Formats: sequence, C-alpha cells, structure tokens
Amino acid sequence: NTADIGLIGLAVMGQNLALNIAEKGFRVSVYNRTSTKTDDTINRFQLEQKNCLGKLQGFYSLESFVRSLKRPRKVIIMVKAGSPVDATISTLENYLEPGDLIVDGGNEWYENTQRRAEALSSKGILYMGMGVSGGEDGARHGPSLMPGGPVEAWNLVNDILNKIAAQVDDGPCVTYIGPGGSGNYVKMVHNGIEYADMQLIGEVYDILRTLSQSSHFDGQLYEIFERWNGGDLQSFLIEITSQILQFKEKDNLVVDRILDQSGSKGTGMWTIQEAAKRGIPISTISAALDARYLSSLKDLRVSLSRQLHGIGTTERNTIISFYGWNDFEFLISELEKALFAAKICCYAQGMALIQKASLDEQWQLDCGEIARIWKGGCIIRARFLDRIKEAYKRQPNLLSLLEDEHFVRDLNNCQTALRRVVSGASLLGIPVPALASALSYYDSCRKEILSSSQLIQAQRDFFGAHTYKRLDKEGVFHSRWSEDGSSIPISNSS
Ligand code: NBP
Repeated sequence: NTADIGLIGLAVMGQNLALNIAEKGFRVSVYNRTSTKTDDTINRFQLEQKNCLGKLQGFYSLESFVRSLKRPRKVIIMVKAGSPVDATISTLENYLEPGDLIVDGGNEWYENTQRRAEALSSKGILYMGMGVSGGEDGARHGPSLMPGGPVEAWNLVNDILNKIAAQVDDGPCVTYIGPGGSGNYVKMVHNGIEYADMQLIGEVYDILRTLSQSSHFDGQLYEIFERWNGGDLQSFLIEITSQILQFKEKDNLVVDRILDQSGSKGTGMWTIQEAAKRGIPISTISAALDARYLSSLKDLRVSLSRQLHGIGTTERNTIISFYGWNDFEFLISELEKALFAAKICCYAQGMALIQKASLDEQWQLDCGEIARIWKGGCIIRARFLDRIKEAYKRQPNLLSLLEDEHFVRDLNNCQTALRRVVSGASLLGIPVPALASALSYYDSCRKEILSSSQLIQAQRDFFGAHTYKRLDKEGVFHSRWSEDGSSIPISNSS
C-alpha cells in the first residue's frame, strides 16, 4: 500500500487526470469497470512515462486497487455522473474504512453529492464533489478544480490538487470552494456562463460573417478574433474561434460544413432551473440555452425559411449605411465593445446566482477566489476574470458586478455600441438573443422605476386580488379595479 491516490473511471477525463497526477510525481493506482480502459491507460503511461516523475499502476479488481493505497485512502471517481457514481460508491465503500476519502470529479448534481456525503459520513468516510473544467487537455496538463465538501477532506488532498491544477500568475487554479455540494454548484454555474460566452461569440460571428459578404472587407474573419484576443476580450474561447476560422478542407472552411444544431449535456439546464428556483435573473444564460434548443429545430427552420420574410436588399443596404457599417473597421470596433458589455452582464448574472446559493445554503463562497481559479485551465479562462477578482477584492460584498466602479466605467463606455449592435442586427434579421438579453438586463438593472412591473402588479391585483405595495405610502393595498376604483388598505397602512 504505497500509492498516494487512486482513480476510478478511465474514460477521457479520468485517464488524462491519472497521467497528470503521475507526471506531478505522485504514485497513482487506477481502476476501470471495463478492463480494456485500464490496459489503455497503462499503455499510454508507458509511452509518455519519460515525462513522468511518479508511478501509475493499473488494477483489475476494486479490492486490490484499494489495498494498494496509503492510509487514509484517497480515491477520485471520474465515472459518468448519476447512477454510475452510486454504483461505484456502493462497491467501493465496502473496502474503505473511517478517515478515508472519496472525491467525485464528475459534473454531478450538487444535491446528489450532499446526499452521498451524508450517507458516507455515518461510516466515517469523507466525501467531496469536485468540479473539473478544461476538458481532455485540461485534465492532462492542468485543469481548473472546484472541490467542495468538509475542510478535513480538502486538507487530505490539497497538496496533490495544488500540483495537478493549471498554474497561473497568482497561483494554482484550485481553492477550497466551500462545504456541501458547493464545488459542483460552482462548476454548474461555470458551465452556464460558458454557454452564454459561446453564444455571444457565435452571434457576433454571425453578424461579421453576414456583413463581410456585403460590405467591403478585404481581410479574413479569423484575423478579427486574433486581434480581439490581444485586448479586453482575450480568452480561450476567442482564441479557439480564431483557430476554427482558419481550419479548411481543401479551400472550404470546415465550420461552414457543420450541421447547425448545438447539443447540450445538462449543466446549462440545471443552471437555469437553479436560478429560477432561487429567483435570480440569468437571462443571457437562458437565452444561450434556448438558442441551442432552437438550433435543434432544423426541419422547422428549413420550412419556415421559405415562408417567413426578413428584409429586402434595398432596406438592408440602407440599414448598413445608416449604422455606418460599410466601414468594416468601425463595425469591428462596435462589435468588440458590444461583446465586452454583454460579457460583463453575463458574468454578473452567474456570479449573482453563486452569491444567492451561497447565502441560502450558508456556504460562504468567495467570488473573488472563484474568479481567480477560472483564470487558467478551464474553458472560460480569460483576462477578464482578473478584473472580476479585483472587483471582489475592492468590495467583497458587492451586490452585483455591475456596481463595481471599473465595470460601471466599462459599461458606460460600451453600452451605446451594444445598443447599436442589437438594434442593427435586429433590423437586418440576424438573431442575437444573448446580446439582446444582455442589453435588456443592463437596461432593467439601471432603471429606478420599472413601469412594466407597476402594470403587472396592477393586473395581478385586478384579476386575482394579489394586492400591491405603493411608492408613496407604507402598507399593502387592493383596489376595486372594476368597481369604483377605490384603493383598500389591507395591512400596516399609514
Ligand atoms: P463519461 O461521462 O463518458 O463516463 C464513462 C466512464 O464511466 C467510464 O469509465 C465507464 O466505465 C464509467 N461507468 C459508466 Br458509463 N457506468 C458505470 C457503472 N455503472 N459503474 C462503474 N463505472 C461506470 O466519462 P468522461 O467524459 O471522462 O467524464 C467523466 C466525468 O467528468 C463526467 O461526470 C463528466 O460529466 C465530467 N466531465 C467531463 C468533461 C469532458 O470534457 N468530457 C469535462 C468536465 C467534466 P466503462 O468503461 O466500464 O464503461
């Protein structure tokens, strides 16, 4: 029993994470339900071992796998989320003893983690749910890790996690997130933000692609993303977009040949459900998920494309010149600002959801630290996250990122561009649901009085006697809307 840690589940993520752990100098034991994956992992380790300081050993029975581990035993599970995790734990726990630790690194529903942690704690076994971001490459060379659970559990593995995580200027991309299922929760919101980030970039690309065909643009679209990657928008997603836009088969871009139906695996949907449950508006993330659902209605879209009208060529040219977008450089600069403003709104929504969950669940999450560990390894890694970290450093109890003085300045600087891009794209018939929702979020947040909500309260009281409060008096009121219009105080009126 000499291994520092064990890892169960050797599909894409588990195999790469095991090799990463070994490379950082640890002894890792691995096990997979189907033995061929264990063989693959051993073979890969042997091929890559010239870079490995540690050791990787494969096992074909859970019992011998567990016996190979140093006490207290630490086991990372990287199997498919849901019932496969329960099935794995139910066998594994028979070989463990009090003080041992299981870390589930899958994209798990946070309440499942809490249920499992509670069940295992009665046997003295520690349990953590750890978000792992960065896909295959991140797992192999340094992911962003979001471990949540008991602090004692974190203390048992933090030396390993600190070494295998991505490293950035201010440390490894891992921190103790908080108790309970908070690690899974933060990973879930990360994925929701990722959906929105991707959708926003997709919409801007659509505008660029459409207008590059009718305006005078001599360059290549990838160059625009390459240029943006040197500024405020610097991020992994902008960088890979530039690469994708260079990828050709013969003379044709591969992206133009891809079926336009975007898939999703569930974490985006969970984020929306959670936000609805906690009453937090995350409209840009919702718009991104809806856009994926809408993309899958291919047959309907093909049929409607022949029936529903957009605008004609003359109108289109008039709109383009009205917006000054014949000047492609000007369009590029407006899109850059619009994308940046929308990105701030999107992250403000995600962070607000994390803060609300933290409050409801008494997790005491540190949003600045969360932004920091997303700076490397993960899909949403970006220069921008440093700004978010700094914002929470200036004001740890920031109610909304929109309130931060630096973001206020940025938004005031970029809002006109966002407005023009949303209105111009709408007039041209280019769908921009995420950009538009970000703009509406921005406008709703900055309105002292929302007239639409005043009317809704009146309507609710009219048809359902749901009562309303007033701006000019204390108390709760109901009006006889269809009778004499008089207002009746219900309680505490002064
Ligand atoms: P998958 O999610 O595709 O799961 C495959 C693994 O689960 C295999 O090892 C498989 O064993 C095992 N498994 C299954 Br399926 N049912 C099992 C059962 N009843 N008992 C024991 N083992 C079972 O693997 P992945 O893509 O590597 O992802 C692992 C986790 O990491 C998931 O939760 C995923 O959401 C998360 N994640 C994935 C990514 C990514 O980019 N792929 C990124 C971040 C997080 P077998 O070989 O015997 O079938």
